[in-house]
Amino acid sequence: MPDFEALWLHAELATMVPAPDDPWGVVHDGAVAVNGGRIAWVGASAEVPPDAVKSATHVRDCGGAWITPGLVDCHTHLVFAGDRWREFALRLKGATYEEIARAGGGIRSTVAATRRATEEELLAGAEARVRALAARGVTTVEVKSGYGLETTTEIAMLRVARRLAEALPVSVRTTFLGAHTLPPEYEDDRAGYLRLVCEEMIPRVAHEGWADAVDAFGERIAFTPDEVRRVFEAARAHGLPVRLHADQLSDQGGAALAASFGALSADHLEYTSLAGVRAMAGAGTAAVLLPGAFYVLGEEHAPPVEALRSEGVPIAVATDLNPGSSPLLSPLLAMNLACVLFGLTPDEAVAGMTRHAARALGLDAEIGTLEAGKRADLAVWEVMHPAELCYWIGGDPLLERVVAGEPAPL
Ligand code: DI6
Ligand code: FE
Repeated sequence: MPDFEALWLHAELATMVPAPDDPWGVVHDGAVAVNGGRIAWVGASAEVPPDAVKSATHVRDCGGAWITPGLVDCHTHLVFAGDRWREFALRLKGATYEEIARAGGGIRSTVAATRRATEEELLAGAEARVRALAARGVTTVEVKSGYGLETTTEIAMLRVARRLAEALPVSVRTTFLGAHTLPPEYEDDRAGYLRLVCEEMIPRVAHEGWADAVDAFGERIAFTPDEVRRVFEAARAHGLPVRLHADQLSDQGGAALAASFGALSADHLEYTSLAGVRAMAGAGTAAVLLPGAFYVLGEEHAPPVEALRSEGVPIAVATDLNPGSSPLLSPLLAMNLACVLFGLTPDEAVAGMTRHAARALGLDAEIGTLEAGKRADLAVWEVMHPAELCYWIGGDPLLERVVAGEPAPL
């Protein structure tokens, strides 16, 4: 008989395991039993195995509160130094993101500040941002490098990302984004920087275990499709899965390129064509929608949600938390924006920050739904229905967060 350690009783469960007539996978008056950090049993409170009640050392009566899987923010750039509010003010006066980037602002200004910062400074800033996400239900967060653009600072960023999981009750996945933009010292030597990324950085982050995946920014202001291909070939050669910032500001054929490498995800996708969507569907590549950047940059060309839906591409939603295009500290607001700006339904948005976000990280066997065997990462909410997680703007409905079976206050 399994030894049950904790039990959440009398909760409304949104398991996020879809049923034919119920995308939320609701269990009314449900219970979740946890053993060894994993979900041991999920079902109706009236049917909890008797030994679960007896041996549970922590029992909580939820009194009708809702439980969802812990939220998964699968795309962030939350390790950085410096600030970009001046650029925000410039954009409000009409400057575009691309103009600011070309004038040496944008990502490069964060690169300069990040290179100057100590690792402790980077950690302190990142910790505060993770706390903000966690206070709104996040239990797993992905963190990218990409503001170092030199080997030591890129690795320092990834080390800080890994340290977040020691400092706070949160799971972290790391992504190497050395191909984020061209660093100023390589302005006239694109090939040289690509060699550095492919021949020095990727082998090191792969073999020293700093990164779980490799990402690139495929865009006019960043890297061309051919350059992205080289980065992906290096990732493949060193055994790391890939993801891509694809078609955010223009159609670069990024979605199809990502799919051709069997990418875990292609992210942004504002300008992705139907052919790109079909390539993703064929390759099992998840879409990650980032409405925070769309909103902040005042974009008007929304991603092809209807095509993603009809082609059966899993649609994730993330904050893209970063100092330039998406200073968004709330997963709930990300879901609200995905509904209002992109036309997702509330159940699609919540699936986008649970089941499909897990998929975009290659963690769908581990997290993202309330199912026996998965890690017991839960969020308990004071709402009448989980659609409210997308509906309120600026609310604070989180009652409790549970990470690997343990209540995880911040
Ligand atoms: N796309 C984004 O939205 C972020 N990076 C990227 O490649 C923006 C990063 C920044 O502006 O600092
Ligand atoms: Fe991003």
